[in-house]
Amino acid sequence: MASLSEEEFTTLRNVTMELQSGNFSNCEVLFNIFDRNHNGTIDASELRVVMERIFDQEVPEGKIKNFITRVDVNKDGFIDINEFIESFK
Ligand SMILES: [Ca+2]
Ligand SMILES: [Ca+2]
Repeated sequence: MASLSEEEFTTLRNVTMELQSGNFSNCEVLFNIFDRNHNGTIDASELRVVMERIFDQEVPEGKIKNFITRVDVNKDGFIDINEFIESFK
């Protein structure tokens, strides 16, 4: 799985800051960075790639599973755009 480009990482940081200040207009842009293979959902391996880029270290499997479990409202094991947006609210 390809890691994030510098450009994607910059976008990710900027949009995350926007979300934290309550501006959700670029949520879809952020989702598309997480969704590495652009199939409309974020799976555990995609989440791992992005989280390891953010934290600049290996992220334990349990932490990734916990995050998905918390956000995955319909319990299909993947995070879709609606679940993703809700996770920031
Ligand atoms: Ca995907
Ligand atoms: Ca789901």
